[in-house]
Amino acid sequence: MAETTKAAPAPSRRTRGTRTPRAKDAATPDAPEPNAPTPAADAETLVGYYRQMLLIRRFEERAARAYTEAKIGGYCHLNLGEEATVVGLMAALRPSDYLFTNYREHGYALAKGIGADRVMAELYGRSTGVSKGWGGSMHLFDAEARLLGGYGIVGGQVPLATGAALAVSYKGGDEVVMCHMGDGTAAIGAFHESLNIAALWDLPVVFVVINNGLGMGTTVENSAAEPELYRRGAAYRMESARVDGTNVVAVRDAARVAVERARSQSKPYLLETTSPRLKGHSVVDPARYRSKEEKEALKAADPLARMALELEEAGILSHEDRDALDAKVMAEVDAAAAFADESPAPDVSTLFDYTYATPVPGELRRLPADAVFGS
Ligand SMILES: Cc1ncc(C[n+]2csc(CCOP(=O)(O)OP(=O)(O)O)c2C)c(N)n1
Ligand SMILES: [Mg+2]
Repeated sequence: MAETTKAAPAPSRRTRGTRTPRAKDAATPDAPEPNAPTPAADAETLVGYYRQMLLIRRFEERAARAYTEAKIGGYCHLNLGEEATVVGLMAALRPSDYLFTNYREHGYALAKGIGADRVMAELYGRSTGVSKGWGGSMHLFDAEARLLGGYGIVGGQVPLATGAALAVSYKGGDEVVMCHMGDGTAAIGAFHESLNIAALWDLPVVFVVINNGLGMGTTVENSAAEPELYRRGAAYRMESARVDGTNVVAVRDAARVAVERARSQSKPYLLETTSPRLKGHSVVDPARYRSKEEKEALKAADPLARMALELEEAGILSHEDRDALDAKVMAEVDAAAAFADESPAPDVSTLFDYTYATPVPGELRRLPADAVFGS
C-alpha cells in the first residue's frame, strides 16, 4: 500500500503573526451616521452599478410573474428594495471571497457574476440551473463562483460561514467570508454563538444584517430589545457599523472597510444595512399587515428610482439612455426565462446524487413511483 505523507498544515494567519493582539479596549466604536453623504464614484462605475441593480429588479419581477404562472414551485423570496445593498456588498468582494446568504438570494447570485440564465433555470427547477435543478429558489449554490448557498433555515448559514472562515484562517489564505442574514435572524442563538467564536478566534468573516424592518410580518421594534442591530457587535468587542442600504456607493464603501479589516487583520465585522422590503415576505404574501400609508411611503424609499433620478440630475444617464438600458436588461431577462423554459428537468435517477447524509444501512431509498414494498 502506498504510504501517504500528510503535508503539514499551512501556517494559519494566527501563527503567521499578522493578527494584532486581542486588545481589551477593542469595543465597538461609534457607527457612522446613517444616510451619510454619497461618496464619490466615477460615472462609468455608477452606470455599471445601476445596470446591475436594474437587472436584479427586472429579474425579480420576472420571477414573480413566472411563479404566478406556476413555472416556479416551492417558496420564492425577492430582493425587491435591496438592489443597492446587494450590488454595493458584492462590489466590495473579490471573486475569490466566499458568500453565504439566506433564501432571499437571487440578486446576490447575479451580482456575484452568475448568469441570469442559470439562476432562472434553478428557480424553474431545471438541470441547467446553478444547483442542477435540485435546489430551487432558496438553495442557489455555485462553488466556482464561491456562492456557498442559499439557506432556507433562518440563520442556518451563520455557523456554516463561521466555519468556512475558520477553514480559510487555518489554511492561511487571504479570502474573506461574507455572511448575510435578515434582521429577524439577529435574534437567534446561532447568531450570537457565531459572533462570539468569530471574535474569540479572530476569524475573517463579515456578518451582514440586511435590516428591512420586518421578519415576515413582525417589525424589528416589536421583536428586538436593541433595534439598532449593529450594536450587538459590542457584546463581542466586534467592530460594527450601520449604513443606508439604499445608497449603493455608501454600502460598497462601508463593506470595503469591513472586508479590509477581515482580510488584512483577520478580524470579524458586523455590518447592518437598512433598506425597504418593497413587497411581501415572499411572492405569495400580500402584506396585509402593512397600512396603505406605509405602502405609499415605500415608493419614496425605492433605491432604483432614487439612483435613476440622481444619475439624471448629475447628467450621467438621461431618460432615453435609461430606457435603452432597460430594454437591454429586459432582453437579457427574457432570454434567461426562455432558456429556463426550454431546459430539461433533472433526471429523477439523480435525486440522491447530491444528498449529504451518510447512507444508513437498510434504509430504503425510494424514487418517486417506485413500489413501496418489493422490487
Ligand atoms: C429556523 C426557522 N424558523 C422559522 C422559519 C420561518 N421563517 C422564514 S423567513 C422568516 C423571517 C426571517 O426574517 P429576517 O431574518 O428579517 O429575513 P427577511 O425575510 O426579512 O429577509 C421566518 C420566521 C424558518 N425558515 N426557519
Ligand atoms: Mg427582515
